[in-house]
Amino acid sequence: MASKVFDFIAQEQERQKNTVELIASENFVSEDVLRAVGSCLTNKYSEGYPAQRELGNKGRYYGGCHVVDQLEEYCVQKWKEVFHTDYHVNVQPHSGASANQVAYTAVLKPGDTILAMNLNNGGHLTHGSAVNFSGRIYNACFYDVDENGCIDYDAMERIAHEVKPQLILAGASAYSRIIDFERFAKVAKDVGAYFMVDMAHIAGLVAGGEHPSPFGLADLVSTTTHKTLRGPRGGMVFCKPELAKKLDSAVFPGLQGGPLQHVIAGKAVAAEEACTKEYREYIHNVVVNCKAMCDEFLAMGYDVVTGGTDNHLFLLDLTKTGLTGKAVQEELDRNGITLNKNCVPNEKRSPMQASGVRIGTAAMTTHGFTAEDFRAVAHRIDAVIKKMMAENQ
Ligand code: DSN
Repeated sequence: MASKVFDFIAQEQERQKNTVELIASENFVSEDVLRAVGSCLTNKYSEGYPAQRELGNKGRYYGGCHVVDQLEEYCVQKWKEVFHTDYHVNVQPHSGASANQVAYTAVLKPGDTILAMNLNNGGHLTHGSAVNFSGRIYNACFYDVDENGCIDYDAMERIAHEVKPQLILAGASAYSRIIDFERFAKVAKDVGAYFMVDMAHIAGLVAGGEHPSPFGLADLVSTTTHKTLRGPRGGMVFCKPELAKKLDSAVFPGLQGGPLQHVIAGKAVAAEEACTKEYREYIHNVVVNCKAMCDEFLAMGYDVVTGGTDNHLFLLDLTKTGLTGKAVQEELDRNGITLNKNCVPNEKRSPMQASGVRIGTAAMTTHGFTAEDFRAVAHRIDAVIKKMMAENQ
């Protein structure tokens, strides 16, 4: 008897085929990534690390690992190639949240102070939110954005000198501008903090040369593999070579058990793809398309947080429409367009309602959308919003 699960998969495949996907953190992987993740590698236990690693790792805790050892080494080498870096990389973290937990665990102790971007204005739950492990284990302090929605670097520097954090974190999940890693690195050096970058959203842009690289500046770089990098769902952490042992111990035995070798295989395929000329062109188009769509909204009179975008996403501030982000998200869902509600700077509503929506171009650029297509989608969204406003009157 065929499992009912395949009905769900078929339905989801249909949904993905028939919607315009604008969630900034999503993408569509290649057939090869799908094949790797759906492979027999899911059957294999491989706690530990390949024995031949430069760190003197003693190897795995199971027999039969000679193939996955080669696979994991290959994955590691390919990601170093993608980012042109000699940093150490651990490809075992199961997700972005795990990657951040691993990075903190490697260099911090409970109660240490971290300084990160405020969740309300673009940061991430794992950057010290009170409801997340990061805010419960560490003393989290936050920097914020200025009146234009851009990171307030002067305030960040001032707060860093006041709170003297053990770690300063740069990176965001809803921020549309280039992040000045050099400025962060300098402040971290001045106050004696580790400098960490969570590049989950922009990793593909870093790989493709569309955003300055954190390598050479940050002590630790965490990322997911499924957003702009267009790999399987998962995480990775890079670090300066001198932190390698601490990082690997934080992953295993510190926080995880058996690595997901089928996902590591998918990560390796994604790394191969990210090294190609086609991928660089793709990432360039993601940024070009995002600017084109954002400019179209601006031309129609919409408020865009920070007044524009430098990367793969932007935030529409819907305050003056009187509509909530939630209502717009749900109505767009009914119209075949998928995105997510998002808080805007100085948000007055709860995050479950929110006054904005976040729009990203990574997924539909994979499906071949051009700047012209994205402009047309902007007009479709505008028509939905105008209809909602008219009905509200
Ligand atoms: N959920 C991701 C995003 O949408 O940005 C971050 O974890």
